[in-house]
Amino acid sequence: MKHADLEAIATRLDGAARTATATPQLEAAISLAHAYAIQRLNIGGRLARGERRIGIKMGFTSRAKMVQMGVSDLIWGRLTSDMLVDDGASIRLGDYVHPRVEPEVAFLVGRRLAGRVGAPQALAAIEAVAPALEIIDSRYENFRFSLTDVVADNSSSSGFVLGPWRSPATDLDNLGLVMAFDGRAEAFGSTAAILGHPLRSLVAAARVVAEAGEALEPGDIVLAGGATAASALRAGIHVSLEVESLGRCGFHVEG
Ligand code: OOG
Ligand code: MG
Repeated sequence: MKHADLEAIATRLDGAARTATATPQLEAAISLAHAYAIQRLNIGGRLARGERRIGIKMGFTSRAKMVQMGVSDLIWGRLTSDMLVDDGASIRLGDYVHPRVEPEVAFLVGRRLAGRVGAPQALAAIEAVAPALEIIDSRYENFRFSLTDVVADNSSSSGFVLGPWRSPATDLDNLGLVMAFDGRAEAFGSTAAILGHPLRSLVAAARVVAEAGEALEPGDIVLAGGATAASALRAGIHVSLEVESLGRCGFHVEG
């Protein structure tokens, strides 16, 4: 594929996100390397407009997510400053194409981490952990895509909310979690759904960024991936997440 073709797809996906209008799936099958190249160009456009790269998100780290989307390989995307939604704030449904929300766990990186690392090394690099809600929004029509389509679309990254940061000593093994809409349970599960333990997602994150010639830097946020299937957002609801031992976070959805 020519650079201009990659650039054209990146611009189309960025435009779809900016105007909150769905775009058809990519016409031709592309390689995974090209999909990540498009993602990087797509993010490059956002950085050129003044956004900052603030971390990464991991995707398809739970069976529930893989089954829901029919995709079975781990993916990742880049998070920028404009994606961060304050805990308790409101988002506007009209700013998105067809947003969904999923319960996650976030890591705050304290020490540079990249390449093949073990769980103890990953744990030692964490400064804090927090409950998180990821707002995903595919720019593709009907929220349908192939693995390479979604990677090119920055792995559906769109927004995220973080709860209070907790000590990295908090044991993340098998913590119960409940995501609620207007106080009623919408999805529940366990942090163990994330690759058996969320720390494994951080280990994988260190590996995949290194493959792209990047690293997890101090101050970076890493979203470990949805622990349950994602739920569609509706106007007027309040979304909350409570993770055992970690705490809660939430946001409102306006029409
Ligand atoms: C792709 C993003 C996957 C996760 O946590 O698994 C993801 C999608 O489902 O649209 O964010
Ligand atoms: Mg996610």
